[in-house]
Amino acid sequence: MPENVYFITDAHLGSWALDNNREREKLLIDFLDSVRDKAKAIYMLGDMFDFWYEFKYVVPKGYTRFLGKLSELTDSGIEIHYFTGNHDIWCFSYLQEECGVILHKEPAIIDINGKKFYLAHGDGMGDPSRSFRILRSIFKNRFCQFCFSLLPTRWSIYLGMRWAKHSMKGHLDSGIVPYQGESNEHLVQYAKQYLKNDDSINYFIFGHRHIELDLMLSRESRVLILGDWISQKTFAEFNGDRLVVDNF
Ligand SMILES: [Mn+2]
Repeated sequence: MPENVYFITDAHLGSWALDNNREREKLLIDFLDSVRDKAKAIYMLGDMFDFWYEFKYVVPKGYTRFLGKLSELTDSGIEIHYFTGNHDIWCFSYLQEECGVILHKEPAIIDINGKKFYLAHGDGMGDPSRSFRILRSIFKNRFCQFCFSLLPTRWSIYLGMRWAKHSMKGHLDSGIVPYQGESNEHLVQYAKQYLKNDDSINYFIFGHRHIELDLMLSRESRVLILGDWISQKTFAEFNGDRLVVDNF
């Protein structure tokens, strides 16, 4: 029986700011193939697509290898958990119905082999910034989503892809913000604060920041930020006993 559990994040497939989308998609497929015989479950922690929006009868072009692989793996009995990030908030039911993934729109606490995992994309968590909250509430608003979905898809998808490109270009031009240190890194702050009320979490695992961090918060609690699948190809493997971070 395959017993391992894998964690990956932030592939930003299809980004208009990157010119190696097909290669990255293929490498991601190679990774999924390389773990398929060992994996009981795979957790994707958000922003696997640079922009995803589902309409009632239409989904964006592309990603066929990735979508096919998700379907193949779930058909073979591997659990795939898909967390929405801030670039794919608008996953509704397609990935569940068509590809068999388990969709998470909120952080989740999951027990794996007696260890407690706190899993989330991580955007906005521990971050007091108001502008971010306002933007997020607009993105999540059902009425705004309804209005957006009334646009012709050649406009709505174009606007979404342009917005995502702008955000990615910002990262590329100025470089990813480096690790801010234990007292300034929002996700570390969030985990520490969380532990004050509930110290039973063994592993916090986040994406979103595109940096790799692996930090012990106490003897029993560890926080990981999982890099990305753009340049780092980061994954974590939990074999039921130990959690190891590596690059594919
Ligand atoms: Mn993100």
